[in-house]
Amino acid sequence: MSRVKENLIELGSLGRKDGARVESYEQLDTDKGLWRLEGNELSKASKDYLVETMEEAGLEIRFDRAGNIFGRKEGTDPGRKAVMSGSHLDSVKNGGQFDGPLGVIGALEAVRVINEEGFEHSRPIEVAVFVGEEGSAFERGLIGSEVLTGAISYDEVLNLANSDGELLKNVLGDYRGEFLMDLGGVEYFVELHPEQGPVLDTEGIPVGIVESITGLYWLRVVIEGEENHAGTTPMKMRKDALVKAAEIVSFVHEKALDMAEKTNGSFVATVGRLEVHPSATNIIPGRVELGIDIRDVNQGNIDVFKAAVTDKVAEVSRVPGMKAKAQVLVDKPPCLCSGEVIEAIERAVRELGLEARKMSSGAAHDAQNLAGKVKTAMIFVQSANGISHSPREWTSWEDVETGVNVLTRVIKDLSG
Ligand code: HGY
Ligand code: MN
Ligand code: MN
Repeated sequence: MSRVKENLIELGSLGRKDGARVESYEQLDTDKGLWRLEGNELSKASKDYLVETMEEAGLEIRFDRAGNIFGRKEGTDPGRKAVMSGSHLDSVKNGGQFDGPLGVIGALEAVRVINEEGFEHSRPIEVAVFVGEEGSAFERGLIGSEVLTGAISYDEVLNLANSDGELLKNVLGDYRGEFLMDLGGVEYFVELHPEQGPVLDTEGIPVGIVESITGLYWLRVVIEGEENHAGTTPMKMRKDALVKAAEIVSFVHEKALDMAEKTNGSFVATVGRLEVHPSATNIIPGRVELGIDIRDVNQGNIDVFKAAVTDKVAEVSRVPGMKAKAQVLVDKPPCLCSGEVIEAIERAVRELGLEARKMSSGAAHDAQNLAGKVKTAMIFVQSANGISHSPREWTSWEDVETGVNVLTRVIKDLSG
């Protein structure tokens, strides 16, 4: 366990601008989170450390064309389809040190334990580190696992631009190879992840068995009005892009509250990004960009909501002298997890005498891309106070150990 703790603390340190090592919840500096955005210097330093740690575990390392990292441990029957486990390394802006790395280090630890025990497994085991899961650098999200499914091409992924206009292919550095992971050679995928919500924490249950993962829909909305002088432009003559953006922000929030109340309660919508141009106190904003995140485990609710938001945006573009357009960045349906993998997780928690509960995931994950191609499920452990995508994100070392123990048993069960 101390190996896992050291790996997660070191990766946390490599993801912070000040390099701080945080070993306990009390040490968290609530505004010094992780900035490990895909392709930045923190990302490269973290991959250097992770790859070294994977090599020490005897894994055969391969980089695919999009920058995904795979570490393979052969089984006694290499011809059998593999058991894959892993997650992502990139973080959100000012994020926490468990979202992603817990699943990567958890899979790596399972391999180290299997090595030490000399456990014989017929299926090969693949440890996966997916590129660009968060969409915090390349505003699409889940791209590393999506490219494996063929839903997006490698060229399309490599030519995605970040907010500085840098293309993914030019920021991956040494972490680009020619390897092609064929999911036809993978039977199971299991991902260990912090729940990132309040359910396990409030119910005091250590393990979540994920049965379904939320649908995810991202819209980039651009509103264009007319920059003008804040002092000399009469109110009636203004084409203020921020005023219209504010109407959309309120519309999204009010309608989401209403929809969550009227449906199964898992519906959420957020305007998490708002960029005002040129953003000066004495200039009427001429251009505003919004990032809208819409989610539910029920696709019908997403469809109704996205149509209402698109209509609202169209309303703005009917205002004389103003333009508004909405671009779809992510359109991921909700997914159901594999009963076979869920049963393997249930066996593991029973053997370990742990309390567990089945649940859906409000967060999106690489697992939902894999679920379309291989038998997939997820293991959740508690997020302290239900917080994530925040410097205050924390999972106790005891829960980390619990999650890793369950994951290890599941990987042994599925690969044995
Ligand atoms: O946004 C999400 O749900 C995930 O953490 N990327
Ligand atoms: Mn994640
Ligand atoms: Mn995340």
